[in-house]
Formats: sequence, structure tokens, C-alpha cells
Amino acid sequence: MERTIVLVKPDGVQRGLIGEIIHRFERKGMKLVGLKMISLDDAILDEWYIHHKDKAFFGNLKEYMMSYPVVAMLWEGKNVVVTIRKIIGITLARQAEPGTIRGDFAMSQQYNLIHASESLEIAKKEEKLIFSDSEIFDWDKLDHSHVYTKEELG
Ligand code: 3AN
Repeated sequence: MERTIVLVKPDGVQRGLIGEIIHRFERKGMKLVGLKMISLDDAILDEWYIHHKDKAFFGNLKEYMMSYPVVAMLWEGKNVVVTIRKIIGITLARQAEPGTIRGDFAMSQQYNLIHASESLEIAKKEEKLIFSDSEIFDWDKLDHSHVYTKEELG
């Protein structure tokens, strides 16, 4: 099974959407294996947004991500990287599809509530930046036999 990182960003925390966001992934059938509130710092964000470091909005983006704490989660499931990206919707939230988290709750390109790793490789890198081994929980989710077929569970 894959694991992927989700952050409820400062605007999502301020707008009281932490529970709503967790609820959507839980109802989908995914397994939560890590959860914590943290304040991001300069060093983590330089790594995190390395692909945006030359963009005009980089300074604002970092300042915003450090403005309030974020809630970090690690979700596990079959193909979760792609599935969670679909559930969150596109970056420009006001054009995101209704039914997605950004499509239902946000209007901005920067204040778009949530981050989710964009590939499995990035998910692994982000997991290491946020969670230590002792903060990741390997537990049996008893409804998995109703969420997946035997073949899908492997
Ligand atoms: P996504 O979060 O959908 O993967 P990325 O990786 O392109 O999008 O951007 C990371 C974050 O940078 C976005 N969530 C958003 O907060 C911010 N961002 C992206 N593009 C812009 C932009 N043109 N202006 C301001 N902020 C932006």
C-alpha cells in the first residue's frame, strides 16, 4: 500500500476545516497512520517548495505557510497519491471541480486549504521531513476486508 502526506494549511486551520478534511479521507476508506499539528520553519519549506524557489510568489508562500500551525497527516491505501490529489482538486481553487475539497471550500490560488504530495517519490521525501518513525502507526484497520477485495489486498 502507498502512503502520502496531507497538510491542512494555515487557512484550513483558521477556517475550521480540519475535521471536514479528515472526514473526507476517512469516509473514502483510507487509513490514517500519522497525525500531528506543527509549525513549519524556513528550512523545511525551502526543501518542501524547492520546485517553486525561483517563482515570484515563493516569499509570500513561505510566509503564509509559517503564519499559523498546520495539521500534517499520513494516509495509507491503494494508489492513495493519485486518489488524494483527485479529492483535493486543482491548485486554482475557484476553478476546482465541485465535490473536491478546494472546489467546495476555497476561492484562492494560494489560500487553497490543503497540500497533498504530487507523486510517490515526493510523498516519501515529505514523509521524512515531517514524521519520525515513532510517529507512524502500523495498525490493522478492521474494515479493510470490506473496502478492498482479497485480490486488491494482495
Ligand atoms: P498544489 O498544492 O496544487 O500541488 P503547487 O505545488 O503548484 O500546487 O503549489 C504549491 C502551493 O503554492 C499551492 N498550494 C499554493 O498555496 C501556492 N501557489 C501555487 N501557485 C501559486 C501562484 N501562482 N500564486 C500564489 N501561490 C501559489
